[in-house]
Amino acid sequence: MKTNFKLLLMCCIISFTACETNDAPVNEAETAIDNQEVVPEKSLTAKNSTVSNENALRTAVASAVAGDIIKISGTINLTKTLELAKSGTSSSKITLTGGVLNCSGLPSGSWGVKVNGSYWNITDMTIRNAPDCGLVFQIGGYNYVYNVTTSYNGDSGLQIYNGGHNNYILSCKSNDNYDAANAGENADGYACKLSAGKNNVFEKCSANHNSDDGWDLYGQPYSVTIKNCTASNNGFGSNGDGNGFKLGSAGQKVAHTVTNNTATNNLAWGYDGNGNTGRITITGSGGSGNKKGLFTRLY
Ligand SMILES: [Ca+2]
Ligand SMILES: [Ca+2]
Ligand SMILES: [Ca+2]
Repeated sequence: MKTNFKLLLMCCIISFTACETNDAPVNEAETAIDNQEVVPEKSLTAKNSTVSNENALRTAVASAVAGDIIKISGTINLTKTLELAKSGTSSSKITLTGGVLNCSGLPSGSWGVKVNGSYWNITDMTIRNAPDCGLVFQIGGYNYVYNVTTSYNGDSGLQIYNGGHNNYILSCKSNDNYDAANAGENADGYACKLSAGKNNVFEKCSANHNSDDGWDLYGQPYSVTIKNCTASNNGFGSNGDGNGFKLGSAGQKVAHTVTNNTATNNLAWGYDGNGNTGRITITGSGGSGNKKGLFTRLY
């Protein structure tokens, strides 16, 4: 409660002092009671399974142990948030791979997939049409995300916050995310903001045509690494900020590492420090066609 109050206070201060954005704190599904079904663990031996419907997927995920490989076949229509609450180990991860998760049937305000566990590999899949964010990491860490597309979600495509740490996001795509309820004010391609933990890395990812920003590190208290990534055509929402890479916010002094990226045809800036006075290291990064210009407020 005390922490919540402090966080709220911090957010209020940030939103009063921010120069440009008023991204709201995230406040939806994370407060929901965990109502994930409990499936008894019959064995601790790793297993491979292929699932093609929601029940089978939920059973496999709820009973997952280190080393499990859960393969999604085809498109699964989810009816509530899929929670990855179990954890693998550093030497034996849990893999969730393949297929499409269509989240259009979820209740209003729901995330598509919520990862509170650690040591997951999430690979080669599409997560789309969630009412809120598509794929959210919090609390846990050491998750690896490869070749995942998050698109047409009602808030950011992929979000890391609330302590999520040491996540490595590689060769992913995030596009056409749009929060219609706020006329596009919040839906970024990748949001690593407000309260994410340490050592989150994005590499070879693209964010195209999201309603707000390509990347958003608003309020993020620890350094984030973004390398060999591309942000293009972001800011289509009428309230969207439209920065390719938003690298913090006012009142912050956080040195992010931004290397070899490209920002193209975004509505506002290619790279915006947004009031973050940390020494942001930008090397080998450029772009063109950003309406306001390439770099601003980088200190
Ligand atoms: Ca949201
Ligand atoms: Ca915004
Ligand atoms: Ca944003």
